[in-house]
Amino acid sequence: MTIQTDAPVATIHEPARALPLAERVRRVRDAAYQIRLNVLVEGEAQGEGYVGQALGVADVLATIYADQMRFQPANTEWAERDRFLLSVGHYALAIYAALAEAGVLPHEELGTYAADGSRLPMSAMCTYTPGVEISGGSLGHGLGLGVGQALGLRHQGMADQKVLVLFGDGELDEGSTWEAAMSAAHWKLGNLIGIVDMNGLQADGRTEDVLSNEPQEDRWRAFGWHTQRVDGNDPLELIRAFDAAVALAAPTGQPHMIICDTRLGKGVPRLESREKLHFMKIAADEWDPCRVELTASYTAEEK
Ligand SMILES: Cc1ncc(C[n+]2csc(CCOP(=O)(O)OP(=O)(O)O)c2C)c(N)n1
Ligand SMILES: [Mg+2]
Repeated sequence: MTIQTDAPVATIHEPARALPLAERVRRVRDAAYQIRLNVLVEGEAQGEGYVGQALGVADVLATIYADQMRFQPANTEWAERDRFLLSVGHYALAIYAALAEAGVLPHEELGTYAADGSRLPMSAMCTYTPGVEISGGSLGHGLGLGVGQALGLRHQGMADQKVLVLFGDGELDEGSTWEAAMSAAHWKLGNLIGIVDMNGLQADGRTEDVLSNEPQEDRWRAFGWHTQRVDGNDPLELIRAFDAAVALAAPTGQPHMIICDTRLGKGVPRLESREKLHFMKIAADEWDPCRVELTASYTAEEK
């Protein structure tokens, strides 16, 4: 029996793979610029935060939401959606910025970031925010949760749905990530795509000084993953890498790792070169100049 409802048919955001490549790149660039503007709105509301990471990962999130994922902005529980799992919960302002750009969250809400009573807490949690799939933040859990979801979808006959998991380069210090890596290859989870944000920094300093994790490609390959490494601030490289991962999903049954080299603060030169990038304080009179610099970088790239 078909159940009739009066609910409007929710719009489905489809992957953009059928569009010409140049148009896809332009869409991702535009989305990344909007995401960065959103990040500055959130950052200004608090005067501080993980702004550098959010600006650095904006091109990755723009590629995921504007170009790659299948989802319904108005129905984040839709069973047939692709899943994006944010393991680095402290990147919250990045995912809220992307969800606003994707039409899931209203832009007006961004100014409530980290305020009491807000749906947008400082660390991203699935119990507060539509579109946030997991409560990350306690680092080292995202890939394991992704393995479980990818396996669960396959058991339900929905192996076409992708599970994407974003984690940090410092997060690779967590042994649980490597347990998850091993099990993903064992279970042949071709529907799982991992993304490492290689921004070179973690809470206690530069990743290579705290606990070096190179050579990244060799490690993931040794764990049985199809592995690519790209400039994570280059939309064209990102689109090609995700397309390749999706194209190979069924044939090989290998999980996919996309290692993304990114620049903290990307797009706002004064923040790219700032010390203490992990958790930044930005003075009240700096936010407008940040926006001016961001728009100048974006405009210069367009030429
Ligand atoms: C299990 C766990 N240990 C420690 C922390 C504290 N912590 C928050 S962010 C962070 C840095 C992690 O490095 P990375 O993944 O590279 O993130 P980035 O510094 O680039 O923001 C740490 C250690 C945490 N959130 N969870
Ligand atoms: Mg890092």
